[in-house]
Amino acid sequence: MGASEDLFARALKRIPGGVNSPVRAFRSVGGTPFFVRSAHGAILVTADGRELVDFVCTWGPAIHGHNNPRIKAAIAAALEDGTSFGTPNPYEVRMAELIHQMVPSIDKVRMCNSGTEATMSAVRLARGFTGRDKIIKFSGCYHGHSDSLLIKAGSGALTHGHPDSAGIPAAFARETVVIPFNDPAAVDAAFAANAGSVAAVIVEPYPANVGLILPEAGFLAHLRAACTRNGSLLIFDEVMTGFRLARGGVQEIEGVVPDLTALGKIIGGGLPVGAFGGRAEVMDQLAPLGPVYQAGTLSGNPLAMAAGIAALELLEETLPYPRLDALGRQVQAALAGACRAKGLPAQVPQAGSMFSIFFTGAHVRDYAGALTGDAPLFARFFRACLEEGVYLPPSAYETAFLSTAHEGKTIDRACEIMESVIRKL
Ligand code: KE4
Repeated sequence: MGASEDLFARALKRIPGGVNSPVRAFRSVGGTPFFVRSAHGAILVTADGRELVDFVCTWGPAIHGHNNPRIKAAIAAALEDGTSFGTPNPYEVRMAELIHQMVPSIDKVRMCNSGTEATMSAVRLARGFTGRDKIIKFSGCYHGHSDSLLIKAGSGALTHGHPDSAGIPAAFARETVVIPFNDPAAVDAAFAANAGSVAAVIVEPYPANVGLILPEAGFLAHLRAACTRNGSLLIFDEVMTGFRLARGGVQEIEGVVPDLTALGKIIGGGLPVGAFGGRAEVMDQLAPLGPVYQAGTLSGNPLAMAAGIAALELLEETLPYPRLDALGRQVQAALAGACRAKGLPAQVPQAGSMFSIFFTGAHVRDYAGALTGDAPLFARFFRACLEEGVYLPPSAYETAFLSTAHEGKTIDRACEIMESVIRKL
């Protein structure tokens, strides 16, 4: 048995499904998940000694590539002084100032330890600030696994066919209204049907947990206007898109300003992190100032802050967004061109360093459209690419990520491999 297979057999005995996060289990794409011993740049080195070009980038954080020397040095320096103090530390202040500098709508920010905590806390804060209970979300959007948001969710929930998880009381689920993305009429109808009781609308402004879906012109502005008109808060879940698609995220690209923003991934430089922030008037409702409680033993952890500060400062210094977009366009052209040449119906949405592929002839503008994709064909595409050394997200309902480390021969080779795989599908 290979090293990964041996590790997986052992893992299955002591870890549910052998993984600490379901989407890693390869259950929707088949095969045994490989274990990674090390990673550098755009490359994962598996326990079996294989080198893979990584298009998952640990689900987003590795925008500068794995084991980036600058981030590594920042962690090492912080480590000299200890790992966790449980008190305020200087790194937290620098992180908060950097986030505000890059995302001006975030007057104040609270650090936490995951994207799930960030969105869960933002929802509680919106409920506390407005005194209302209902939340509007969009089918296929994934905001982590808190009870109020694991309703018609994307990512692993959709991948494993449980968009509505077991274990969530019906009373909780009733407070979450789910509507289709890119449907302004559905937004207006949801507000009308819940007049005066909607605390917030939470949205991935570029949904990326159902594959990648881009908002149609005016949709995000419609959300903004509807929230303002109804006295509800607009929450942008930029856990994935924050600092990845632009230094100010989607809200900078689209010019739509939310009341609260959830962040994660990149701001931890690969260490556990989450954050939520926005208007001071709202954020000051949080304990210890206000009545909305939220806390965390390791929130603002010095190592995670040092890593995240290094990642953000490197983005500020290099502003790699045009380069990352060029990489995304290169992959998009390669995949779309190969499918066209083969007469294979496919949609290849791309935004900056994010892309996905739906094997369908339909234009994918929402969850229902994403489900028209040929998931078994995606699984074959995934496995064939993996055979050839290219690791895509192990689900038809995820988005691939690129890093600055993919530039040059790596991206060229990976595109050649994916084009060749498509020709043989
Ligand atoms: P975490 O709790 O996994 O740190 O973040 C939850 C989350 C919140 N919001 C958005 C937009 C997200 O994409 C995520 C998590 N993303 C998934 C990938 N689709 C994490 C991968 C996993 O679940 O293992």
